[in-house]
Amino acid sequence: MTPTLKKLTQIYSRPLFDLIHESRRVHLEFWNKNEVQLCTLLSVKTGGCSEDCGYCSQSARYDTNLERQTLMTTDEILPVAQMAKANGSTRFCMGAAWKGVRKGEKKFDQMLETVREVSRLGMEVCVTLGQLGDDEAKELKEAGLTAYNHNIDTSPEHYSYIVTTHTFQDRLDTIGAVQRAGISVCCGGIIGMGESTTDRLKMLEVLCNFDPPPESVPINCLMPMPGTPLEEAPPVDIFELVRLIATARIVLPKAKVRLSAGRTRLSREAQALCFFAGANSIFYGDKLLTAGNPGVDEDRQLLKDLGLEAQAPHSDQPEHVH
Ligand code: SAM
Ligand code: DTB
Ligand code: SF4
Repeated sequence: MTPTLKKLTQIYSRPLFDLIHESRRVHLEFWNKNEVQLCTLLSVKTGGCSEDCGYCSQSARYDTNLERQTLMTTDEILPVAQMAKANGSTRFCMGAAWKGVRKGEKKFDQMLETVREVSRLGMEVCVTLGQLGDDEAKELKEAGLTAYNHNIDTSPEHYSYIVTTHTFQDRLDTIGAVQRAGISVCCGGIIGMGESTTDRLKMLEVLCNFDPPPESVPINCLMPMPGTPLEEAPPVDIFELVRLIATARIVLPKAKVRLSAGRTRLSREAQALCFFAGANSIFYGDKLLTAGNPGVDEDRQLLKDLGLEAQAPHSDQPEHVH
């Protein structure tokens, strides 16, 4: 049974140590306790997006001083994926600043080719290309895609304060197409966009109602990007972040909970607390899509100091799947 908002609120509001105690118990039951998945992120098409997401440096509507880049070719992307694998990443995620993709478009065919090639490397392959329908999802599945990232970002109620060029329902429709094609869904959100605690829990409520539940749940802390409407948003309180991660771990026990954007503003201690509360995946590499991320050396040191290991490649992910 999926938890109600009331139940989520009860879980979230417990004394912090009771909450973490419970989330750790769930973590130990479902996951290898000292393992963190390393994911490499690459922006394969940067900036110039038609949408008006209030947090995003890549929207063409805001003057964010971002250098635009057209779609990278498969030949340009492959060495980056190979390097990611050599450095210990087990997932390669490619992001494109598009409203969406359509079957038959040249850019979509190019992405299919890239997915085909990257999937041969034996890593999980994830893309985030914006909206798509059943036909596009089917083609991505056939190309070897493991997961599709499409965040709901916030609660249904708060969504229209952040984005006006598409709706929360549009996001759900894309996620439905991805699920029907049998691709894993990577779906989470951003905190620190002026939403209430209830909005954050409503976001989790929506995720819990997915069928099947999301395979991974990225929790991003807003990176306030200069020029966007949210450039002045204050940082998220660390205990609110930890509480949300712990709650996500409890209600979505089988999901990888990914501590995503915003780690550059978290201390080592804060990140340790996030891992202890149930986060078991990070983006690894000194850049996210356009914003900064901790350096590789810094992350290696942090994992070492905490006695955490990078997740080994899956035994069910053979070297050559095609
Ligand atoms: N255009 C596609 C889309 O919107 O789904 C894919 C790219 S988009 C940049 C991927 C996700 O990155 C967003 O849904 C959002 O959750 C996250 N993101 C973007 N800018 C961010 C920021 N400034 N801080 C935190 N997360 C951010
Ligand atoms: C997700 O939830 N976080 C990643 C990934 N999915 C694509 C993106 C974070 C972007 C942070 C802002 C930037 O780099 O522009
Ligand atoms: Fe475009 Fe995605 Fe950024 Fe929205 S989040 S402006 S859809 S790149």
